[in-house]
Order: sequence, then C-alpha cells, then structure tokens
Amino acid sequence: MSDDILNAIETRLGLSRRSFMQFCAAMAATMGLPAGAEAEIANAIVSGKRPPVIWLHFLECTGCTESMLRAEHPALDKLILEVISLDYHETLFAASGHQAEAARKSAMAANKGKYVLVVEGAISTKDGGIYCKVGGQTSLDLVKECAADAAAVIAIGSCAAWGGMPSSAPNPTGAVGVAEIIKDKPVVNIPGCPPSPYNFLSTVVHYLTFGVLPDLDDKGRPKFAYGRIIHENCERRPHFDAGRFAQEFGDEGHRKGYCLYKLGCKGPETFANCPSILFNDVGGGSWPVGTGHPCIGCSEKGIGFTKPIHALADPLYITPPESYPRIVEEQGQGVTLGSAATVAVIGGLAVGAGLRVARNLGKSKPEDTSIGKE
Ligand code: FSX
Ligand code: SF4
Ligand code: F3S
Repeated sequence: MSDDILNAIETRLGLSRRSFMQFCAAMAATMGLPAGAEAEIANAIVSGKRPPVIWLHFLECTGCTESMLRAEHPALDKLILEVISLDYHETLFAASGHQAEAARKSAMAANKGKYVLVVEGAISTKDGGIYCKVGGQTSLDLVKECAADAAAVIAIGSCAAWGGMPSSAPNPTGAVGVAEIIKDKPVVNIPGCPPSPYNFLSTVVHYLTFGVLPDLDDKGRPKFAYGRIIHENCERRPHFDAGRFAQEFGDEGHRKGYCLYKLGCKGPETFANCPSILFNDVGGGSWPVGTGHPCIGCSEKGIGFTKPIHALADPLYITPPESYPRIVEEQGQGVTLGSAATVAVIGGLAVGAGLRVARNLGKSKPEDTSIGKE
C-alpha cells in the first residue's frame, strides 16, 4: 500500500498506519483469508465505498450494540465513518420520533437495493405482532418493509438469528428470528448473546471487499466464525481430556481452572469462535469460560435459553483439538506423550478421560473425576 494512501488514512481517521493495518489484518485473520487479503481489505476501506446500513431494534436488550461499542480496532466512530454508513440506528441516532422515522425512509429510498439491513432483536408474531412496535409499526411490518429493498440482511445476535432469550418458553410474544419472516433473500445469522463484534464487522468488511457475503453454513452462519465447536479451542480442554473437572462453583477444581463440563458447560455442543476471538478489547480480552462461568450455549439454537444451565452437554465430536501434537512412534518406546494425549482425547470424550486412558495405557489409576462419576 502506498505511502500516500496510508498518509491519507492517518489524516482522515486519526488512526496510525500501524493501527489501520492491524485492523485489516485482524479482519482477514478472523475470516481465515489467505496472506495478502489484508491489502485488499485496506484498499476496499480506503476506496470509501461505505455500504449504507439501516439497523433495527426489536425484542432484545441492546447488548449487541453495546458489544459493538466495545470494538476497539478501530473504535466505533471510525467504523461508522469509514467502514459503514450507519444511516439509521435508534440507539445511536441523534434524531428521535417522526424525524428519525423520516430519516429511515429517506435513507431507504436513496439507497434502494443497495443498503444492508441489520436486525437486532426478535420479531413478535403473536396477535398480529402487537407486542413490539416502533413508531407505531409492528416489528413484523417493519422487518418486511425494510428487507424488501435491502441488498443483504444480517440478523445480529441470537434474538434476531433464531428468537434467542425472548423466545424462551412459554414465548408469550411469539418471538421468532428474522429468517422465519424473510424468506425471499438470504439472511446472514450472527448469533451470540451478544455476538462478537468482529464476527459482524468481518462479515460487513467481506461484503465491502469482495462484493459478496461470506460462505454460510446450513443455519445461515458465516463458516469462518461458526465452523467449530467451542470445546475444540477451549483453554480448559486439557483438563477435560485428563478428567479434571470443577464439581461445584468455588471448589478446589474451580479455583484451579479445571474444566467446567460438570457445571453445565455447553462448549462441547456449541458452534462459535468465542475462545479464539474473545470479548472486551479494552480489558485485554476475555470470554465466559475464561472467567470461570460455563458456556451456556448462548449462540446455539436449541441449547441457549432452552437447555437448563446445569444440564450436561452432549459432546458432538470425538476428535482431538488441532493444537495437540502428532502421534509419533519412537523406536523402542511404544506410545509417546503425544499419542497418549491424543488417545486421552478420543477416550475422554466417549466415557471419561482419566480412567479410560489409564486403563488403555496400563498406567496407574488417576483420581476418579471422570464425566461418568457424579
Ligand atoms: Fe441482547 Fe442483542 Fe442478547 Fe439479543 O444481543 S445481548 S438479548 S442476542 O439481541 O441485544
Ligand atoms: Fe472448555 Fe467447556 Fe469443553 Fe470444559 S467442557 S473444555 S470448559 S468448552
Ligand atoms: Fe455464548 Fe458460550 Fe460464547 S455462552 S458468548 S457461546 S462461550
């Protein structure tokens, strides 16, 4: 990238070249793009083609917007100015009442077929949708009206993606996700309560850079962010594999940072990149399991806000994490530490790591803290 462009960025954004390139590299890394993609991302941002964004709020807590406000590379004001053109957002808008609604309508008319519609919150469908209204219109009407001329629809947060917390039984308002209402165009789901702001920003930056949305899975989620279960990348995974579990909040195992499976952690059945991408840049980055709380599966339909927090997860895959060493058979030594770890993973997920591995490898029996023992 030329010095002129980088100088222009420095002047316009008040961002150092280093911070700007770090942001582009972080976006490229989040999406798992090959080397060199950060330059394309930088060029797309510099080109000033900011996609207009209309952002609606329905049944939710505004945590998704709060999460966005905690994005620090660069801060939200820079993102609004340089990555997207936020033309309507009830929380961040200076305008209110009729003025705000008029601004939404004129932004939609001026950018017909070009704007990105972001929906935060579930849609009320019961009794004609009367349990959620903005400016006198139901969320049901508003989402249909705003999606009609949108180039792309992004459902941010679990509420918009599949109903989330407002749809918990008995779901008194008939809350549903956007994709249950909008059927004539793809809806990108970015679940999480709240989701990582980087998963949202990366999706928008992908659209801006390549003119298409990122690859989605069968639930409409970007594969780059929801392709793996949390359990595969959790820092407590070695404890799971070794059969070391916190049995109660505050017990010795909990204090020592052992695996939270027995406290109801849903990491083994939840798809999200929380352990790799973390939250709260300002505080140095953390995530639920990192702070000692089991993952509640907030991003996963049928798990978060559905399965009780104390209920045990049903592990989805019996595969070892990629970070484990390869199996290496060294002459005369039989099974090496590397292969022992791998066997521990395979055995551990099936029935209880510590005991099974001890039996398989003919070693002494470790403390019985396996999953099977309650
Ligand atoms: Fe809240 Fe967003 Fe949860 Fe929902 O996040 S953080 S209730 S997913 O829509 O504001
Ligand atoms: Fe981490 Fe939860 Fe898996 Fe334990 S069960 S390794 S705490 S994701
Ligand atoms: Fe939610 Fe679990 Fe991530 S609770 S934020 S999916 S660690």
